[in-house]
Amino acid sequence: MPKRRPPLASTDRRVDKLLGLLIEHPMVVLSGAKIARQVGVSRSAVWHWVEKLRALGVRIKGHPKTGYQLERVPDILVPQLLRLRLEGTAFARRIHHFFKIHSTNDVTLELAAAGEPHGALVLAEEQTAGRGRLGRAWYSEKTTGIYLSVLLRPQLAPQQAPLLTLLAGLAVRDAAVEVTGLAVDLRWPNDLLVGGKKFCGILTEMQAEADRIRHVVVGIGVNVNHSRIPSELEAIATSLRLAGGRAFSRLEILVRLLHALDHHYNQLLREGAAPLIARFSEVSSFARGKRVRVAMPSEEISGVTAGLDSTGCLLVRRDADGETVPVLAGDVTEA
Ligand code: BT5
Repeated sequence: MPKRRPPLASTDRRVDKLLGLLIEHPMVVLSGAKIARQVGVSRSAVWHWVEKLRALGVRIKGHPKTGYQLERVPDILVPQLLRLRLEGTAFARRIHHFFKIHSTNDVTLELAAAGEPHGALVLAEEQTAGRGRLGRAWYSEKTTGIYLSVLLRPQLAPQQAPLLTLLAGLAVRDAAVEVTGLAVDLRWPNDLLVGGKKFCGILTEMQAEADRIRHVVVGIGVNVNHSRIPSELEAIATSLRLAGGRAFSRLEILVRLLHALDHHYNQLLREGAAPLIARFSEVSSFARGKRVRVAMPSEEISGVTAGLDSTGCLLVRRDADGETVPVLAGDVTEA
């Protein structure tokens, strides 16, 4: 059976090109005809794409008769704006951007199966079927959040894959702290919190053989500029904007996040898991001495956290029998 082609809408590439043209000529009015020639579409298509960009909050002056001009560089996560700023990392070469897609993790898994190289990025302005763990939904409001998947092909054993979740969490934390100055906490294994509420979740999915990873997709969702949270999530979720009292540049957070990811990833390959685990334990209030409840697939336990072991499992001193047990995967809540 022929493999289903990843839904790489060529339209997205052309919008990227159009935006690139406008960004390269910020003070200039570009005629619709000139843009159409350079992008390789009709003038009415240019008009259509300009309207589409406007709907995403990109401020473009003008109309088909006068030509178009960018009012200011938009906070949109297109390759044109990202590529240069990612040079020197593993993530500058293959950047796929979508305006609307079901799930960046799904697209990246398909790309990975079709041979996409290490370091490829998939970004979306909006997801219609963003996923959390265990088939849960990830609320992915248009253009306010970061919806990113990173394809990695690490020389690691499959058992080490959970380390990549911790690593991604640290990278998001670095970026969020640098850009917002907020006090950001990590809740093992895959949540980031401000003021006790979740603003980022990570979903790591892998294809592996018995002794080696084929590829890992690390999906990262960050609530950046949401000005409200849907009522069903309000009690547990927030955004950086709601916590910090102002809007932040998604692009800036994304660039720093990817630089931090590159740094932590290279360190993991070079020095092993110890520095990563030490750093996670240092900055996560959940790592040690926290009274928690842990829901695992088979049981639920309560106890007090007692650090991370050398593989990244959370150690919990169980109330029931005082024994310290490693938790491989589960949902941790503060008790
Ligand atoms: C996660 O799962 O936290 C992983 C979320 C990963 C999302 C990214 S976005 C890019 C990439 N593409 C995808 O399709 N997914 C990844 P989990 O720990 O299972 O938490 C899910 C739970 O978080 C839900 O059941 C809700 O309770 C809550 N939740 C849903 N949307 C949220 C949001 N936007 N902000 C905070 N909490 C949310």
